[in-house]
Amino acid sequence: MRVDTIRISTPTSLCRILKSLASINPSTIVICDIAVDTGYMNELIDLIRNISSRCFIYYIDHHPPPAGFPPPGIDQFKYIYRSGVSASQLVYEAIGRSDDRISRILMAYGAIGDMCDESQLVRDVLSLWDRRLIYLEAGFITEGLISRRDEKFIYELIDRLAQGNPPSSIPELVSSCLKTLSDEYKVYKYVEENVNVRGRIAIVTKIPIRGFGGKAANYALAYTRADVAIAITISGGTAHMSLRSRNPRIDLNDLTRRLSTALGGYGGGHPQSAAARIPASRIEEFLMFMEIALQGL
Ligand SMILES: [Mn+2]
Repeated sequence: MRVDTIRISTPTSLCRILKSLASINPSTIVICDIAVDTGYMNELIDLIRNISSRCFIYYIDHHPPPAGFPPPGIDQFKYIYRSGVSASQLVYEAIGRSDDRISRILMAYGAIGDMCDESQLVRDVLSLWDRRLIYLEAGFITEGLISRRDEKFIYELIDRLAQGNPPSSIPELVSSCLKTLSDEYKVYKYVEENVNVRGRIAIVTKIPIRGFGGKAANYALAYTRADVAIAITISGGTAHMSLRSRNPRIDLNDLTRRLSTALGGYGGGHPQSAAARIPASRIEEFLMFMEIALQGL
């Protein structure tokens, strides 16, 4: 499949971006790796119905969908979903060129970035290479993108990678990666000194450097051995939360989605890793309900 236009989207901007893409009359739209936001689900379904009358839509995702998604009975709409594998693998399997060397390597980078590198397909690709090299190269992408998230940089990066350039050959990515690493170790130290454990929940707030919510939560989990770790950042009256768990009985996607929606926000993600935004004034309620929900598990 030849790709003409790439747009980056979050779950909450998906409808807006889809509308703008539809206005250029494409023959196919591929949506990938974007969780369905419950607050926008009805609008999204209407849009898909509307746009799919003149254009084929693929929706490829590894985030568990909310009840009511995908909508049934729409021609020219194909929803491809599996949890536990990387979005890159699903895209590769659905529309990639299986014999293309660059596609296979990019698929492996994506799987490593998603921490989904244990599937048979990814293992097969890794076994053909020096896997240490592939992990190092994938690391440049995941780490580098934490310190540089501007769209211009991301679009350039996509171009360079699609042409087959290894991440290590892109100087801006490498320097951004080194910046991330130095910040990251500072954040880990901050977590060690400031994590708060409340029952089965580890809480980290006021992380001194932006962009590390997920990693701070991950580290808090390992450091405290709590069941759930939550990193909270507040900006402009909104609390941004990253949640992690290693307890397989806990479905963080479902819990986070329900709690954040009930408290006037939104959220979701994966069974062991999720994110939410809620009004900052409701953080205490969120933590309290989370503790209650965990009691039964
Ligand atoms: Mn993803």
